[in-house]
Amino acid sequence: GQVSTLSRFRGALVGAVLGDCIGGEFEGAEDVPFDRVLQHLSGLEDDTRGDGILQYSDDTAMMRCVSHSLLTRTGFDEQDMARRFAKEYSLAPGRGYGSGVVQVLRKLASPQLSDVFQPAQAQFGGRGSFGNGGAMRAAPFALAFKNAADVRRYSRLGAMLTHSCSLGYNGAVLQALAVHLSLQVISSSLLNLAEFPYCARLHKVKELMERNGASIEEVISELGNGIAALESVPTAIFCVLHCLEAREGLPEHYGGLERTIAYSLALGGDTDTIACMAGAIAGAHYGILAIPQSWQRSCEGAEEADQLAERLYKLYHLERPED
Ligand code: R7I
Ligand code: MG
Ligand code: MG
Repeated sequence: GQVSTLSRFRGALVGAVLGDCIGGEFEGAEDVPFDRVLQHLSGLEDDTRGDGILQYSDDTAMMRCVSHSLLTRTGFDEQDMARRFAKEYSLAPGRGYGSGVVQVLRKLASPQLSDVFQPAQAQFGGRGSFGNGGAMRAAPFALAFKNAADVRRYSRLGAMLTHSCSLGYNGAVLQALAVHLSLQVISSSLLNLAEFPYCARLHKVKELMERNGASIEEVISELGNGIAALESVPTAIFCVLHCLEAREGLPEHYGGLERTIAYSLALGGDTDTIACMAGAIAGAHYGILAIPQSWQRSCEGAEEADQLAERLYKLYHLERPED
């Protein structure tokens, strides 16, 4: 059936939050057997567990900052976004942030700081971080800007507030463009997102798709499941594409979005972040109605994400003068 654009917006943001909350269980694990994944997921349907018990991590915390900043400033404002990252971190430092990025977030809190991109540039001996922290929070850029050039430009700048290495910010550009495309179409068009160093990885995604029966082990060894953007953004894209159809080991009653989240967890490694990114892309494709209510009720921040998505939808459709 037809999926409305508003439903896609809601699906993208709620899907991202769910991926983060649900994926947190296995972050850092080796590949996870399907039965452990399915046990975890079926636990969400148990009403006796109470609501909203799975807490979100830095992925969602920072994505909320991006959304609120884009909405309040009606567009990208690096000072405002940087301030929100710093404030969020100081209020809730225990959300599982990467060990390097916390130094950036502390520096961004300083009122004396004039260049908000500078702290990120000082990371890792001046090379900047190649972590996936820019990519994990990139989805709202695709929901705020209609035009692909704007999505590209602002997702890059938004990531550069913490990730100045090209692998770090290009991962964010790739993730934002993947969501952008999924709002309209999906499937093979995602593979045309040949962003420089990510080119080779996307070719591997294509190869694995053509092989069709690729095993979890092959996916991990060829695409990665790590904390580096290069080892997680193409992986998230693969999860979405691979799960467009039914897959062995996953329940037949699962729809595409459920399969995507489940499959992301089964890869192990940086599960919250890979599921968050795959959840955003899949959510933009399938829409909000594909996301089980019980999953939404189990996750902190899902309801707010839904409201933010509606507001971003209005921003996206706002007529803006050329800037
Ligand atoms: O990228 P970042 O925000 O971390 C995001 C991840 C997600 O999985 C979240 O769910 C959370 O768990 O953390 O944080 P960074 O500290 O910038 O980068 C993450 C890690 O990547 C660092 O702590 C390093 O281990 C590694 N890393 C690097 N190591 C060596 N040289 C990133 N850049 C470099 C580098 O240049
Ligand atoms: Mg996290
Ligand atoms: Mg993570």
